[in-house]
Amino acid sequence: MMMTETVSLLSVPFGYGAGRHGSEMGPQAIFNAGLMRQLSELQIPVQDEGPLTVPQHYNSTHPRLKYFHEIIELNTNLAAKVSEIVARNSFPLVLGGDHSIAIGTYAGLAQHYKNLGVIWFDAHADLNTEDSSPSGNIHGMSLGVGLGRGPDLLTQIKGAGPNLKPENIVLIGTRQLDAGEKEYIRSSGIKCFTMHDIDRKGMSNVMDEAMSIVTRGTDGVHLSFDIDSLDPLEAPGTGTKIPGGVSYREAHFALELMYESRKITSAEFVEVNPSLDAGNKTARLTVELIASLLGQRIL
Ligand code: 5AB
Ligand code: MN
Ligand code: MN
Ligand code: MN
Repeated sequence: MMMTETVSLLSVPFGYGAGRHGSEMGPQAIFNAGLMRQLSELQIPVQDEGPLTVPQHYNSTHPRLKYFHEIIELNTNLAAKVSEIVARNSFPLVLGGDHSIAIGTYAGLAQHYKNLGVIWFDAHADLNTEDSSPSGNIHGMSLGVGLGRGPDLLTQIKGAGPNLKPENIVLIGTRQLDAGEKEYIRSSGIKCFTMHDIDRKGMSNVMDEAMSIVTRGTDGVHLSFDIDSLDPLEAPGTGTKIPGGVSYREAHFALELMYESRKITSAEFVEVNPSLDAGNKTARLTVELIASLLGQRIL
């Protein structure tokens, strides 16, 4: 599967799904950190799709879901764009933005993949519903929406959901779960590799198991990479920092293994917030992680 001919870079400067301001500046920070230079060193054909048009804040009111209507509009546009990129046989590389944009990414992918595998690299599971969410921030619900948990207006972007199946999903790097999320993970059987599992088994074994789950009976594999999966000491530029995360080395290694598998068919990197960063450290690290996924090697 991977690599298709061209990588299509799609910037999504949108941050209303997060509890704080700043992740809408993520794509620009990642470009400023030298993304295009890095990709040209890899000699990968890149198509810059430019920034997606994002809705203005029009004071949408929902009793529990913050920026509900803006998020529907954004993800409807994003889904159409992602679907168009796949139709061209290009590899969609989506740059967030907060993690609510995953909703549009997999809604677009679901137009082409009927059994999509998903690797959700994140400190969190993003499986809340409007009832279980402690915050009302939709970036904490975006994987749940893919599984059909949530209001129809979100779960049915681009047609009837659900777009994802629990048996095709793996969570990696998990270390903060709300009560409703724990319950759902247990009952749905989603495979969850917590930090405990990574410590016990090592990233190499975790990735072997993870890849075998997401490739079993699937027709594509999407990587959704939340930068808060990394330890905040290494990736401070993100809004929802949880200590005790994946190291820079482990993350690189995991992405190198994904490249070696040649199974990844799309990816997104989200939750870089330059207003919280130390210089542009987290965006630079994101560029390096993207390069590892796309085949960069030391020798
Ligand atoms: B992120 C929390 N579970 O729902 C919630 O960064 C945090 O996309 C969600 O993973 C974090 O508000 C969402 C407490
Ligand atoms: Mn997330
Ligand atoms: Mn997260
Ligand atoms: Mn976050």
